[in-house]
Amino acid sequence: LPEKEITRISKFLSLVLRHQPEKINITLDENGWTSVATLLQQANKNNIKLSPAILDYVVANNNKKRFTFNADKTKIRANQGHSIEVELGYIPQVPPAVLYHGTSEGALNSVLATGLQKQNRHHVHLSTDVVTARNVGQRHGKPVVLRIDAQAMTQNGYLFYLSENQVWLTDQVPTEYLHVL
Ligand code: HQG
Repeated sequence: LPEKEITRISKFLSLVLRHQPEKINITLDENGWTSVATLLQQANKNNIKLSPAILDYVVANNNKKRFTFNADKTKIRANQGHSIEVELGYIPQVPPAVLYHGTSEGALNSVLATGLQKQNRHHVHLSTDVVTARNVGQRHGKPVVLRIDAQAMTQNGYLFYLSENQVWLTDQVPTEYLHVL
């Protein structure tokens, strides 16, 4: 499958598995899972050509491993990034001492005034490296990378979670733990 087509299908899956399942008339259970059979059926009804083989391929080759099948492959869900209410069952984990977040120049003043907030998602998303953070920030404008003192946050009782696809998540990052790179 060409990279462009993988991206197009990934974006479609992100939309319906994280944000708007109602767009194609599917529902997610409380843990974010939906039936693969129904997803395939409804996608095709909505002119997104999806076969079991194509779905397998996209799940395996998606550049961020955004989606996971359950054990018998009858269900699928997004690993992170939801805006609708789902319980993914994350267990708190000790993060690396330092994490990074990419934001945009336009948001910087607000971020430095009120800290990182989760906005429409369930968590603030953080990465272990500067390059990833810069790419994430780039999506919103001229990127600015912030260093997060995750060790100090942990010492002060803030909890961190690691998504299936290795994105670090937390509820918020107060300003005292943020440093512009
Ligand atoms: C900013 C993608 C003003 C925050 C990426 C960000 C990531 C504030 C934006 C994942 C703020 C939210 C998440 C404050 C935070 N004032 N702006 N107080 N606090 N912001 O898209 O982190 O491709 O919800 O800096 O790779 O950009 O979807 O979060 O710019 O991992 O898998 O508000 O989404 O992954 O934007 O991206 P987003 P994000 P996927």
